[in-house]
Amino acid sequence: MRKYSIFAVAREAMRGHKGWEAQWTSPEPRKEYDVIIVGGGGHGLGAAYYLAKEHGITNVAVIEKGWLGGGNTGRNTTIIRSNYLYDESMNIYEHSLKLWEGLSQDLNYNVMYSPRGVMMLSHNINDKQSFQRHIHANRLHGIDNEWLTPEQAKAYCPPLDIAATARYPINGATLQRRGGTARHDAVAWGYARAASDRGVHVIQNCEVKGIRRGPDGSVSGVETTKGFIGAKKIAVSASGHNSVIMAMADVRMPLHSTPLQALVSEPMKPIFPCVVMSNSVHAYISQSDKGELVIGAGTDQYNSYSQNGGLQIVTHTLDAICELFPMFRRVKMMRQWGGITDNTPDRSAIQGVTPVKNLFVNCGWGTGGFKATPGSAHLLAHLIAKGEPHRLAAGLTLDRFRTGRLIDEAAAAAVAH
Ligand code: FAD
Ligand code: PYC
Repeated sequence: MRKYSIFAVAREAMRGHKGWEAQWTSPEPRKEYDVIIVGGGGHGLGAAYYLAKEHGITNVAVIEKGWLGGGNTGRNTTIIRSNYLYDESMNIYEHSLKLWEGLSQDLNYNVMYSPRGVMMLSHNINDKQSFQRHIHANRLHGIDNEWLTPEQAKAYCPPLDIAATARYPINGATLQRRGGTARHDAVAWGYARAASDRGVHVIQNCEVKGIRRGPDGSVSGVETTKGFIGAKKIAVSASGHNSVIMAMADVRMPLHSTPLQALVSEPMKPIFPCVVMSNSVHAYISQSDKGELVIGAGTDQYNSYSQNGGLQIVTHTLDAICELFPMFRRVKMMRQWGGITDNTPDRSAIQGVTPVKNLFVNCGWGTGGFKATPGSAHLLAHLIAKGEPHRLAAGLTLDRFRTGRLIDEAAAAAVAH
């Protein structure tokens, strides 16, 4: 079986694409850019692409301390859905889902978006009431979501054990049929290539160490491991590290960073047709096109910048998966890893202006920002270009922690924290 890696995907991206190969080796930074975006994940690269495509702003650099997509973009379990509870969240996640539907065509790069359906299992009366509330809210908002009986859930996902004697019995499930998965690193590469084609500089192996400000207090550039790079505007979009980078401009963020773990099994023939999440037992599962079962856990219960995480979380998650899908008990685990999520107190993202002039922030996507990538990137580009949030992101401002207008998405976030 062919082994894929980020480098293999990079080579694929370069094949037959004149000019990209030269830029794969990062360009020398210019003296000054109109916009610097800190963080070469899907959100940052996507914002650079939409800045160029929709706002005609191309003197842009994306600055990445490691390699493109090496952060959470390349580490997540790729679940895409928009079944959140509040208008602020539904607006942005549904905007994103609609962009996912046309993203491969838009980028001319196959991001392998696969709307195979996302099912959320209900195990008790509390789950049922909460999920049905989400279904009603979603439908009122024009978002598809439906309730399934245990038998209907089993028909949609045959490996599921719905026996009444199961350790985690099921009293129903929600199903968002338009939800699904995509290929995570392809998203980073698709956006990087498309942004680069429009003149954006994508600079890897360049860590931001400081944010410099001019005499009027507004930003003037970033100190990096490649030296000082000037910028008229800076957007920080460095998941897991946003509070550290914002502190470089003396802005204190309501964020804490925790590891989130995932793993894949040995590859198998197609056996698992959809995505299943069990929020109560902290486990979610799908099958990749390579045949691996892609399995994720809840967040580790401590703050850390570790990209591994603790052993007990994985074993707990595997126990739960084997109870829900007994046929997987003898499947071998192949690989485990972690990513660093940055989390807000209300589990909703922050995208907006900051107290520092021309410094913008996109953060707090926590355990759920992969699905948001195209939508967040699109609205971040608007924010940077216009200096104020797009109406679809208007509720996500930093200001809500001062006014108290929080957006509590603890249930829809779905991953234990
Ligand atoms: P990233 O991809 O992390 O990009 C930020 C970049 O900033 C990184 O590449 C990093 O190297 C760079 N950076 C950091 N500091 C600096 C610096 N000082 N200078 C320069 N660059 C810097 N979301 C979902 O919607 N569905 C899921 O199924 C899902 N599963 C997940 C499973 C796991 C195990 C994890 C860890 C996360 C999961 N998420 C999921 C969350 C999702 O992955 C993230 O919210 C999303 O990918 C964030 O994208 P990003 O572009 O903001 O960040
Ligand atoms: O937000 O759907 C999600 C998710 C699943 C796993 C991690 N996050």
